[in-house]
Amino acid sequence: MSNQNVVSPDLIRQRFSRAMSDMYREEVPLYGALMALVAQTNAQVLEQDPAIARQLSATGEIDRLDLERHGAIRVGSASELATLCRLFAVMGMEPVGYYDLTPAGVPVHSTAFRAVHESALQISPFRVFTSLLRLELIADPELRAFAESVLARRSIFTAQALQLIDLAEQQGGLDEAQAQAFVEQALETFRWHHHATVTAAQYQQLSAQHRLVADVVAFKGPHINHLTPRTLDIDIVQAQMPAHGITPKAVIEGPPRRQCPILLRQTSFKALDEAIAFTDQQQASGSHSARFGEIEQRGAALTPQGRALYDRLLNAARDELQDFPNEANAERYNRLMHQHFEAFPDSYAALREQDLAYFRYFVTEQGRTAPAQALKGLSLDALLQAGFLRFEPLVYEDFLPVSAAGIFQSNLGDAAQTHYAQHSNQAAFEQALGRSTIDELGLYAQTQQRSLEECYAALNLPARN
Ligand code: OOG
Ligand code: NI
Repeated sequence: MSNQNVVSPDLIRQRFSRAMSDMYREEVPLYGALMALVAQTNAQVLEQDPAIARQLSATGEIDRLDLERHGAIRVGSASELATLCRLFAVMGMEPVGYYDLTPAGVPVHSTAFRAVHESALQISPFRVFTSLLRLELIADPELRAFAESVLARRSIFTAQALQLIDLAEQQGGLDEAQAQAFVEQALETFRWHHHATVTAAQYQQLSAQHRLVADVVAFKGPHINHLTPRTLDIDIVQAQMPAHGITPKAVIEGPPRRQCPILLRQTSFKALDEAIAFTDQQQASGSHSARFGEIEQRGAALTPQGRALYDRLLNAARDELQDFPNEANAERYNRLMHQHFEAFPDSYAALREQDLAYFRYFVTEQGRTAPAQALKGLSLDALLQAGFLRFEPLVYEDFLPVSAAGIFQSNLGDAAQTHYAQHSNQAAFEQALGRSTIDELGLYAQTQQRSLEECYAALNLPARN
């Protein structure tokens, strides 16, 4: 196939993300209500806070804001994960990061499929948090064997989706008609099914082991379990949710509210129980709560030092709370988080000077028109000080393991903590995936470096590190 006919993977991802959103809105009407609330809040923030509006325009993020969302799925076997990896690759999405959820009593490990280059992220930042069930953590060998046999019998991809993945790999892409068919076929994998693949008694057994085990094993495929829009002010949305008939979880995960948002703040709400039919029933007389809603606010990506500081302060606050955050201690938790995070600088200038966050650099009008003589030999700091360059934070594009655990738990309705003897096993995850995961910090460092190089080139200065 000639290159001209190939549809850019970024555009396939953009279309797929839209198709997924349309499907989910139809399946879960509350998602539509949440989208409306977020859109309204974002418009309000942009109107009331010209600084934020300016920043989002300068970085181009304003154009991707309404497109922006992440979803989450859970799969049951190595071969399902490996094929998903190939499916997402057709849309330019690669596995970024490794998340171990076992410390929080959730028997999965995960990655996030997403675009990796800033220009691709700009076209569609769609991400899918993808978890692999760790069957080896099921204690009962009989139940484990049963779960394995059920999973071995199912095929979560349509025959045509598999053909199109092969074709994309052979041809190096898909043409327009193929891309369209691919979006339709790929969507099928993530659809909700009212029919379970096990009997009511088998479902109960799986669920008694862990609700998540039932959610993965008892269904035809990895239904999308939430789609999350990005809000510019999560506290406003959290406060307004009850008035819209939505009950949020007790606390917002992630860092506390700040002047300069960092990383990721998230909150979720439980979706309703859904009627399902087990294989030994004619009608949908069983129920399962799988799908929920979530919103997120994204801030600056942190450097390894910044991340270490974040982890330290988060752990200190949680240690002092001496419990998992819940309804009863939510106020105290928020207070402790604010207290501990006073140690985290809260201006972009300080975050940059102390090398705590990643930034993108821009040449200013003044820089563009400056005589070569005025620029010569200036350090980065000097170029900034002279007003020839300016900077904006890079958006955090990933997830946070402690937050993800909180989201999982709030929606599994399972405060009981299971303690697994085994922990992180990135090597096993990557073997199942069929490739290694990408280190997210390296991606931010590269984007920052590229932006610096572009600035130096535009100013006719020699490249440097
Ligand atoms: C994934 C939960 C984690 C997030 O945004 O951190 C998550 C799941 O429930 O499958 O979605
Ligand atoms: Ni999520």
